[in-house]
Amino acid sequence: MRTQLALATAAMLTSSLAQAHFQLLYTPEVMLEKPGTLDFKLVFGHPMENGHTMDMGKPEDFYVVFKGEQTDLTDSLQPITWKGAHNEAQAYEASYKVRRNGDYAFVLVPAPYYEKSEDIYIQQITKALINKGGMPTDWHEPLGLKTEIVPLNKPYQVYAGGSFTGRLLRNGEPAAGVECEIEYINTTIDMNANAFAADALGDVPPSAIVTITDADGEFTFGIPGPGVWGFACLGSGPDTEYDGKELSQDAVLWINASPLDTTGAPATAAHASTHMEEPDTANTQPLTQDQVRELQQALATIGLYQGSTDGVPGPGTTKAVELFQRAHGIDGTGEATSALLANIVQIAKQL
Ligand SMILES: [Cu+2]
Repeated sequence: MRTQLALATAAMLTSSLAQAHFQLLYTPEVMLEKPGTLDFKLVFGHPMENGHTMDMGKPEDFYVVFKGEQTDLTDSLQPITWKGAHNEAQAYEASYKVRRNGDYAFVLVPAPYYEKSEDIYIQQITKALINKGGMPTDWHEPLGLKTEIVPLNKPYQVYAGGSFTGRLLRNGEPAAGVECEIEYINTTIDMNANAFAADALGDVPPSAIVTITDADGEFTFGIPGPGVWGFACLGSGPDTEYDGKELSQDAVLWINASPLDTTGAPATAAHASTHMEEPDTANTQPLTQDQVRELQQALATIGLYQGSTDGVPGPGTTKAVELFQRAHGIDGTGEATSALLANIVQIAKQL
C-alpha cells in the first residue's frame, strides 16, 4: 500500500511538472473568403491546462511563405503583455494583410526559452497555415526548417471525429521515434484584451496526450472534437545545445478542427442520388436484350452473378439485382431499370 501511495504521489508531482507547453501562433480565422488582415498573437504557455504563461524573448525569426516566396515579418512584431489565467508574461503580436488566393505558411522561430525547473532551453519552431479563397496551393510542402511537422491532411480544414496525419522532419529527413505531445487551446482568447479566460473551458486530460512518430516520421491522431489543436514534437531539431546548456528544439504545428454535421445525408448518398436523379420514364422502361446482357456482365464483374450473359433475364439475374440493391440500401425488388443498369455498370467499371 505504501509503495502504491508513494508511486501515486510521484506520478501526481510529475504530471503537474509535465504539463505540456506550446508556442502559440494564433489567429482566429484560418480560411479567409475575402482579402483581409490576419492578427496574430504569439504566446508561450500551457493551453490545454490553461496553466502558467512564460515570457518570450524577441523571436529569432517570423515570416510567411506564399507560393514559395518568403517574406520577413519580424518588423511587424510588437511586444505585448499577455494575461494568462494565473500570471502575466511577455508575448508578441503581429498582423499581415492577405490579398491573393492560396495557402500562406507562417513560421515562428522563437528565442530559446530558459526553463529553470529543468535547467534547459526550449525552442519551439512553430507553423500555422492559412488559406484564402478556398484554393489550396502548397500546404503539404516542407518549408526547409531545421525541424517541422509537414501536414498530410489539409491543416485548416480538418473535421472533428476525423484524423490528422503529420510527417516530422529533421533537416528535411523523416525523424523517427520522436515523442509528440498533442493539445488543444482550452480557453477563450481575447484578442483585444490580450488575455486567456480565467478558466479552462473543456476537459483537461490528466497528462499530455502523446504519440510517437513511426519509421517514416509520421503520426496519426484522431481528433476528438472541434477546436484549435497543436502538435509539439519534442527535441526533434538538430540543435541540442544553447548557451552551454541542453536545448530542446521542438517542432510545433497548429491545425483547426471544425464540426461537420452529416446526419441529414442519406446512408447511401452516392448511389441513391444517382438513382433518384434519373427521369421517371427511364426508370420504368423495360431493358432491351442488349441492356440485359450488359447488366449481366456488370453483375458478373462485381461478383454477384454466375449465370450466362445471354441477355435473357432469369431468376439468377433477378437475384443478383436484388443483392446489389440491398447492398446499396435500395429496396430489393430485383427489378432492373435503366437507371439501376447505369449504376451497376459504373461500379463494375471501377473494378
Ligand atoms: Cu511547461
